[in-house]
Amino acid sequence: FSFHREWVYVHGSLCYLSTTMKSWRESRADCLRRNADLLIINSKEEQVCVHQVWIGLTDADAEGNWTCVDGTPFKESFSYWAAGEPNNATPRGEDCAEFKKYDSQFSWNDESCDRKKRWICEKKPTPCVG
Ligand code: 2F8
Ligand code: CA
Repeated sequence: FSFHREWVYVHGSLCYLSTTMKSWRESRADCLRRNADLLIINSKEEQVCVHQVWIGLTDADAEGNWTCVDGTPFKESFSYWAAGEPNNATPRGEDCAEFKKYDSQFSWNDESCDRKKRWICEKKPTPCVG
C-alpha cells in the first residue's frame, strides 16, 4: 500500500475525484495525464455515490454499442443503468456515461459528452519494490 495525495484506494484501484468540471473527452485527457483513465465499474464496490460525474463508458463510436475506455466490451449483464437509461435523450445525442442520483439511487445515465461535469480517474497501484 502506498499513500497518494488526492487518491483513495477502492477495491484494488486508486481513484481520484476531480474538483473541477470538464467535458467527457477533456476529463479523459486529464486522467491519461495522471497515468490513469476514467473509472470503469467492474464491481458493486466501485459503484461510488456521487452525482453527475463522468465514468469510463461511451458509445460515441457506434450508437448503442457501449464500450469501456480500456477497450473491453461492455457486459450488459453487469450494469447500473437507471430505469429508462440509456435513452440518448438530447437532440445532439448522449454518448457518454455518468453517475447520477435518481431518487435515492446512484445509477448510470447517458449524457451529452460536451457537458462539463466532475470525473473519476482510476489507476492500478504501483507495487513497492525494494
Ligand atoms: O430523466 C432522465 C433524463 O434527464 C435529463 O433529460 C431531461 C438528462 N439530460 C440532461 O440532463 C441534459 C437525460 O440524460 C436523462 O436521460
Ligand atoms: Ca440519458
